[in-house]
Amino acid sequence: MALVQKEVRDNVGIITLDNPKKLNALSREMVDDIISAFDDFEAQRIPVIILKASEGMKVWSAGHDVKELPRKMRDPLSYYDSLERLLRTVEKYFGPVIAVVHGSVWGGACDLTMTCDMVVADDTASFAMTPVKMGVPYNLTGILHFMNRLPINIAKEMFFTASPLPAKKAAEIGIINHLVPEEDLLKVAMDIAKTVMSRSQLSVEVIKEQFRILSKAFPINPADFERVQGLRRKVYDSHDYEEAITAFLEKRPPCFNGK
Ligand code: YXS
Repeated sequence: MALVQKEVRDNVGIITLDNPKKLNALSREMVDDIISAFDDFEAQRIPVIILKASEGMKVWSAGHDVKELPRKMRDPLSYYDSLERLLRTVEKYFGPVIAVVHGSVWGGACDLTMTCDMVVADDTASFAMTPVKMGVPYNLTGILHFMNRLPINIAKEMFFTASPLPAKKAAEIGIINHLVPEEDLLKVAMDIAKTVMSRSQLSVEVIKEQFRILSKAFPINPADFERVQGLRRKVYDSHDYEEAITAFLEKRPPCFNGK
């Protein structure tokens, strides 16, 4: 059974995350379903996509499926990891992708909303970036998503505390484009989509691609890249990384020892 629902309404593609029992955790299976929906819409040249969760969920998505994170000694966010494949799919889609958020957003799902082109949310939305809770050495492309979207001090507070950012604050700092009542969420996103579709699609498409290219135009020398990869390896090879995953699965707080 598909873990996402998809429909086309007034030529807008709507993808609904629909795995409530797993709190829409971004498992490989769910990510494959989302990517296949994107591929279908691309084949139909659907110019705008809305990415939402099924109605009434208090959690939009609980982030990367912790049960699928490697337990140790392997990069949890390598290039071909399911979350990374999903983020690139959103970035490379030829038209705008609008996240419609009701409920809390966690970890990799927070990166997913940051990778969408716009966010429409209601006051139940919150955004938490959780690598430091999970002992995960996040990755350069993910951190760049936040640096491109937020003042760096806000991005650092999100990463260093893993505390959920409430909707009002998220709107003030620009994570959310429009903070609206729950009953208006889809209508506001559809209105944005219709306005975009009334403009030159050739221009929209090339401008989106320029934003993508420029947002990644970030020089880093090979030695620094390799040093960062070495530092990240020390983290995912550590006791703390393994302890965080184990503690989560055992439903207890982790006991970090910095080793
Ligand atoms: O006990 P069962 O088997 O029913 O399962 C529980 C949870 O274990 C499960 N679940 C998850 N399973 C896999 N991956 C997840 N991310 C995940 N989150 C939850 O769903 C069942 C119901 O969860 P429960 O009982 O905790 O629900 P709740 O309503 O009390 O609390 C909802 C949350 C979202 C506040 C709570 O589930 C939670 O804090 N989940 C973890 C959120 C999080 O830290 N996600 C980050 C995942 S790691 C990630 O995204 C990146 C690698 S990183 O960290 O680097 O950003």
